[in-house]
Amino acid sequence: MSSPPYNNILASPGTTQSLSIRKRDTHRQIDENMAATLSALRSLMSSHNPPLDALVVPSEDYHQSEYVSARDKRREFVSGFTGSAGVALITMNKALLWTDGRYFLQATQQLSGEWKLMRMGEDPALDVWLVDNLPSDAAIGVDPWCVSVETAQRWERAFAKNQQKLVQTSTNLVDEVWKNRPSEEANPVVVHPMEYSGRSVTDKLKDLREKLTHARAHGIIFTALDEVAWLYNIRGSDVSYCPVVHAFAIVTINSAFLYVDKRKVSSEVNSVLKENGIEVRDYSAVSSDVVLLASAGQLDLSSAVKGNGTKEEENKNDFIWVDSGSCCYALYSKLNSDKVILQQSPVALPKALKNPVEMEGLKKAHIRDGAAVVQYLVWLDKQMQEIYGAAGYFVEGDGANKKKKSETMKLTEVTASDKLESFRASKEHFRGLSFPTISSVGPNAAIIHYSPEAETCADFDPESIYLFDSGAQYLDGTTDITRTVHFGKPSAHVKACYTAPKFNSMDLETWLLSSVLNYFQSISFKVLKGHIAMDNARFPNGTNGHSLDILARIPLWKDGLDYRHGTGHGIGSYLNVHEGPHLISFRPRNVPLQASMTVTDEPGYYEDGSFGIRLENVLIIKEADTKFNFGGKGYLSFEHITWAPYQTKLINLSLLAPDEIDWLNTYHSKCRDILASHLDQYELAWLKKATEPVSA
Ligand SMILES: [Mn+2]
Repeated sequence: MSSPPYNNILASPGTTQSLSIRKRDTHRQIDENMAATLSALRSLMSSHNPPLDALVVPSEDYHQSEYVSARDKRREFVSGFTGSAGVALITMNKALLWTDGRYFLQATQQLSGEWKLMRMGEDPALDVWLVDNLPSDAAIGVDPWCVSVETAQRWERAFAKNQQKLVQTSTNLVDEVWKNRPSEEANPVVVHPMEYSGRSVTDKLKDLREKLTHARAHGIIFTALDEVAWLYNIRGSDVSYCPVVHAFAIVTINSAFLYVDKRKVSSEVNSVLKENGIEVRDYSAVSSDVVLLASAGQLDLSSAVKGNGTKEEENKNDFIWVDSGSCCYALYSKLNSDKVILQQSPVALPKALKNPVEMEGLKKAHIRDGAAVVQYLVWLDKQMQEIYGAAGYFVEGDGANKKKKSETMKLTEVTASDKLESFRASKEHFRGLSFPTISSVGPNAAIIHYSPEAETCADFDPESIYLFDSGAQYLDGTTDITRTVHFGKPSAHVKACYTAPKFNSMDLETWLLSSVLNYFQSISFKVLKGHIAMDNARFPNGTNGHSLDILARIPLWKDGLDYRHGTGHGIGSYLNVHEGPHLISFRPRNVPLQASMTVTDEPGYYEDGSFGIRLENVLIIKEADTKFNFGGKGYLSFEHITWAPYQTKLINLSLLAPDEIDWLNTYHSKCRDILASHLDQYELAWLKKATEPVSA
């Protein structure tokens, strides 16, 4: 799934509740409900102490999560916009929603008349807008639990320019007006065993405490759910698509705490935690414990869980480590800011560097996942021919024995993605999807994070492109793959989707004379070319993803084309599908890529209202065996661990360079060998055909 175009949020796809709701209701109903919600909020803003001129409603929960549980979808509740990223702003007479390029189209469709879409990167940013549009002395409220230290401080600095103030609201105002807010989840905490985690909690804590001591820190607050899960080797199911538990953690030189709804912790799990020196405390106790932590030495384990650190050590070091990108402003505000180290979390990097057990697990999970994807393609190919009389996956052109579209049977974006899920669900260690499947036909493929709904989604169409971006959570690894396919020959109606302005440097007539398939081929060849260029990259240690991003864009840039998302993100080990701290993006992030990190390779190209193309593999970074070693830095390269064919019919092979053809043939031949034992005879025969060597 595509990573975001900007730095802070490793954002992601739309959520499950959505377009359908808006379309089933009348616009009037929507506008009335929306008006009532906004009016209730404005009245709370007026009666707040101090009264608020504006209220910011971020997308994030108390843990700054990218994916949040149903009861934490406050921004979605107030705005009606279901995308995963964005921030809402309500003033006394305006309602504005900022989101990024992946969601412009979706937000336009979902926002009611009360709301105005603000395009990140094009319109003024939220803080700039507030400074320019609200008077001096304006009070701008936000729930300090739902905003990171970094963001809150950035806003404070911006607001100060106009003597405006960021006000921490005493309660969450949205929660107060949200009748029928979903109730708290109570899913069990499970231990993630060594056989999959590859590293003990004791070892991870020892490492962490060395870093704390080195930084002269007495303790650290963890608020990011995947960091808590990774550090304590626990998993849960509190948030869809992410196997995490709603919890905070505090680790000091000689103690470790897990703040969680105690009902979620069985006595067996509690004993395992205790053995590791972790004391379980109530979720809400984190507030008062942070206050104790701030007065060095006062936060201590109960006698039942004593560790073996020494008081002496603790007293020398009186700083508290906080990751400003993930820690909420509420907890930070309880600390003495002179005694805080604001720095990237010390577990972000160790979590990103996969150990040998995790690496092995990821590779195995991707093989099972690849087999599921091939089974899906085989099934889809058959369905498209049987139901729609399509030419099929292999044949370029109209169906030879074209029959009428079946009156009784049809295939939709949702029924198809359900089938894909069922193939995955049949695989060993399957635990669920890693994000909502993006299953998109024709113009929907241009909505980068499109999430189809059963009632409103599109039917398949043999004349349209089909893009699917999907992944799963397996006990031994998380997957994320995108392929784009076509089962027929694009026809005149697709042609009509294109208009002259898009081809400012192309001779329109020449283009119209050529077939649309040729056009698809010429675009997807560029996407594939960029995808291969990234896969083949070799680079010295110390290189960050920003420097490599251009490799995937060069073929598109050459013709004045581009895509509005990052090229790659890290991927968790049975954790979040988007994982930092590194990123391959056109926006700078100075985190060098290192051996044993994972990263995706996913360039694309999208034409609003017409189609979208994206290809995505997961890569592992490894040491490269280069001929020379300039500067003695050591060189790195990528190893792809995703296995599923590329549809060669969609690629203009004559435009690929000989080494790119070789790459494709080598990849396909490995694909066949690796997946063979996971497929039945029919599926394997199909895969053999799909992976036959090609030439220019
Ligand atoms: Mn991805």
